[in-house]
Amino acid sequence: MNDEAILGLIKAEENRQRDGLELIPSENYVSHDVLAAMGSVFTNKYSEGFPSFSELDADEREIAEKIMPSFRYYGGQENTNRVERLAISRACKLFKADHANVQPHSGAQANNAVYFAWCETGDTILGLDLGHGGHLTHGAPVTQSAQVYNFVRYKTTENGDLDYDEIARLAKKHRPKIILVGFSAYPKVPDFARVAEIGREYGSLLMADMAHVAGLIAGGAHPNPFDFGFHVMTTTTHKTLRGPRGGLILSRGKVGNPLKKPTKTLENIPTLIDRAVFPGTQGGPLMHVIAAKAVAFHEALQPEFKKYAEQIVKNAKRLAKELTARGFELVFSGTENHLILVDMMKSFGIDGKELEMALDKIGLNLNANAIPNDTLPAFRPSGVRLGTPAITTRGLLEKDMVRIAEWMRLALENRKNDQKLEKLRAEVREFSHRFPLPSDN
Ligand code: DSN
Repeated sequence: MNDEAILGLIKAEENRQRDGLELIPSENYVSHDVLAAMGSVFTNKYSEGFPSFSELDADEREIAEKIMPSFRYYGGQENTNRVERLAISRACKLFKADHANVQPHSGAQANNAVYFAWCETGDTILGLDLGHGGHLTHGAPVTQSAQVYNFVRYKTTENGDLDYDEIARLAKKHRPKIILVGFSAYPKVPDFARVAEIGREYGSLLMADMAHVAGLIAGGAHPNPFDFGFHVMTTTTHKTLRGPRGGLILSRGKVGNPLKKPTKTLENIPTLIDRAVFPGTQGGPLMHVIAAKAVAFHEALQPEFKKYAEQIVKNAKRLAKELTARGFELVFSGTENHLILVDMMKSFGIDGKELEMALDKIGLNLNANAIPNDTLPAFRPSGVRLGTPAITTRGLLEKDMVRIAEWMRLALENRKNDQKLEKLRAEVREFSHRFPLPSDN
């Protein structure tokens, strides 16, 4: 690369990642192959539209093929079509879906496309409150979608379950078009069966935003919402799934011709979603990212990925135990997935940002995070959120969680002692170097 300024920053970021340990539960380290696909010439290509006729009825396919060789608006698509078809079929296999739209640029784009596919302006969507572990795009008032649709938010109970009674009560009152189960700071496994039962009673579309746990689902370490009758699953591709930064929408139903507007039925949801992604909410797909998604899905289909997913959960449980033993009070008293939420205010009388900043200094990265019913502002909330997907990719096992918990305790204790933090930083660096980044191989 000739741009020395940017090259220097890429090298610096590689070193930062190599020298420390990533505990932010939504981050990961991708393989060399995923990086290579992302850095490929597919970035040069425009390919608005869709690649495939294969799922259409024979007579419909004949008509479609007469009109054009694929549902693309530009020529030169022989390779992009193959790449996108591979990404779609691998994603369907991984998640037991009938259809995959691999074009969303992000998780937010994926969620917005599903809302747009199924709802009219002003329709009601039930989603988990942001302060109780939900996500911004599940109806936080600051978002565009919250201005278009009527989001009604449910919460968690004292023991950390989603408040299923409240979901049932709100569904009865509002008859929501969508019931959305999904989270970005929630350490338990939802009761999908119970939500599905409520949704069926009121004819709601059942949508799961599994961005955080998609890799666990792919590896069999977390239940798959489709097994309980959910219609749609959205996810990002870069968290536990360990692919490039991007979004993905999976659905169950009949795949049809995206050039023809289908009636709004649950059966037609795959086609409604395709049309809502393009031209509904996006333009040209990022074909280099789709190539990298296809690579990541292939990796996730390998037997080693199952072991990886299981180890993420084992590591998280052990880390939760070691932190508890050192006085860190966990929200909902533990974890069932990859993620841990600590109430720093209750544990040590400081906010989450203070621990985040101390840990940054020693090369451990996590993020300050709100806890349920937090009384502190979003920028300096009471909690921290951490998780094990990235360190498990580096090869850390349960025994290594003891060291991480101990470094966290020491950094907390010495947060005002720069000399001591410097010493801890050297220890973390030396330890991290024993676990190369996957892209180093
Ligand atoms: N920013 C993501 C996370 O950290 O969970 C969600 O979009």
